[in-house]
Amino acid sequence: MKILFVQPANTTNKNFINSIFKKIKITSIPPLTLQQVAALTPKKYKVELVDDNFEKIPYKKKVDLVGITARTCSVLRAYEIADEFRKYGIPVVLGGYHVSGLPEEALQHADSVIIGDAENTWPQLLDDFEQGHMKKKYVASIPPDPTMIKSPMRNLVCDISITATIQASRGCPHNCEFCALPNITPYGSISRTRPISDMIAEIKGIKQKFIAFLDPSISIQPEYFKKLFTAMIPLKKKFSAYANIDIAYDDEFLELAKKAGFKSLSIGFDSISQETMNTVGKKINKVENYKEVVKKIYDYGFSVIGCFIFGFDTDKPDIFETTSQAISQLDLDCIRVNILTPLPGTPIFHKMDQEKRILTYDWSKYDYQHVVFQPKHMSPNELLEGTKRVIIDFFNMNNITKKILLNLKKDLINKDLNYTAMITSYLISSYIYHQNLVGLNPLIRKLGINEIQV
Ligand code: B12
Ligand code: SF4
Repeated sequence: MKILFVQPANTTNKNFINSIFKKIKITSIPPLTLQQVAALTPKKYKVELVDDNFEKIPYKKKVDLVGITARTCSVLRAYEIADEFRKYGIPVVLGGYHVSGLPEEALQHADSVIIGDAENTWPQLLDDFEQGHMKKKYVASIPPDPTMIKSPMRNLVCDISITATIQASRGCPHNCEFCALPNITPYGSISRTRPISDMIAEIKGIKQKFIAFLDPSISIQPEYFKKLFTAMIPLKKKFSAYANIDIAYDDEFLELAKKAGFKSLSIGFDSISQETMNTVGKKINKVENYKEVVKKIYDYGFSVIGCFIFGFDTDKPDIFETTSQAISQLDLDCIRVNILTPLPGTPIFHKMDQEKRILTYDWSKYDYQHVVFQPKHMSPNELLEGTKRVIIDFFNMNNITKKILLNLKKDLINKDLNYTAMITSYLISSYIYHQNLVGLNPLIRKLGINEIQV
């Protein structure tokens, strides 16, 4: 039996720079999802994976079953692909965050859906399929035992990315109202860690020097990660990860992370308003500590990418200016700025839906770069334009040049250009990320080229 997995294209990122990366088939963060599901597939089945970002979908290929993953912003493309395969009589299974949040909607385009993690349900589904009685829904009502999480089949795609990806833990106990992770499954807020021996074996098998951890946050389970870091030291790789600000309160953790090879951390500051952080459930963020947190992380030699979100109900029109000032005072190496997006299945979605504030149910716009709801204290356009201003403020030629030159100076003293190279690559990838929102502003516009959409 042959199974074809399909990664639907990210249809919103159709900008000029991304199209170049797609032509050369490079992605900065290789996905793990379908590679991990493929690894769960019993060896008696033949598996293939096609990435719609780079390849043509082989609708006429003789396969017995198609499995497609989808997050909200790519789900419409996933449905399109599913509908097409089903026209050819090939049964389709859909899974992923959006499907888990809205299974009934997904079932209009699929023969079966996987709700939540697939470690227990996918092998069961395949058994049922072979015996001719595949059910409509397979629900993971309890979290799978982390020992069942398999190393992804990285060889399924042509992998020439500079960075590889890995995941040591799933679930997050912080229950932020806007986040899909703790809210989509009944067990999403339970943090679960994989055995350290599995992690070390997996890292040893990765050819890339740079590895990005895709965990919700490495500061959730400090004692586990300290043990993992200790075991990672001899592997001599370079790592990056997402973390919360509490990472800075534990020197032993930072010291071990440094020894293990961590170079950069993406920190979810999200807002510079304490009122906002308290009302959306991210009480872990103490705004008064941000400055000290960043300094501490810098002292250990990591770079910091600060993540921010605009559009919370407590955000007033002055939030953009005050955040830009805070970003400048924090002297962040790089930023990621997003527009609040009420993802289906989250408390924020239910609330806005009930209050009739959702402006569009076109899921392709749920990419954190469109305003899809009526903000409380400003117009949708003010939210969009304010967010753009924060991005443009940061990515101005002087600021970027200053950041690169300062790091270059430090690196020349230390006779190691790694830090400068890393910061430059983060600035470039973050700039590309924001290009959809702000166009080719401001660096390329200076050269007289206007926004190019392809
Ligand atoms: C890596 C990542 C990214 C990478 C994407 C890399 C890539 N090339 O695809 C980057 C940084 C680019 C990114 C961007 C975005 N991301 Co993102 N990202 C993640 C992250 C950290 C890890 C995802 C992952 O690989 N998990 C590991 C795999 C194994 O787990 P999994 O996907 O849950 O899959 C399991 C099950 O769901 C199931 N399953 C899933 N699909 C299928 C399909 C089949 C057929 C079957 C059988 C089973 C199955 O089986 C798997 C094994 O159990 C998650 C948060 C997290 N820690 O999970 C957010 C997350 C997926 N992202 C999210 C979002 C919102 C975005 C953005 C829209 C916004 C943003 N600014 O971050 C953009 C949109 C990009 C796009 N167009 O797709 C949301 C998705 C919510 C939703 N409803 O869609 C998440 C959950 C973050 C969150 N906190 O809310 N992201
Ligand atoms: S801390 Fe991060 S991963 Fe955890 S619930 Fe909040 S936003 Fe989601």
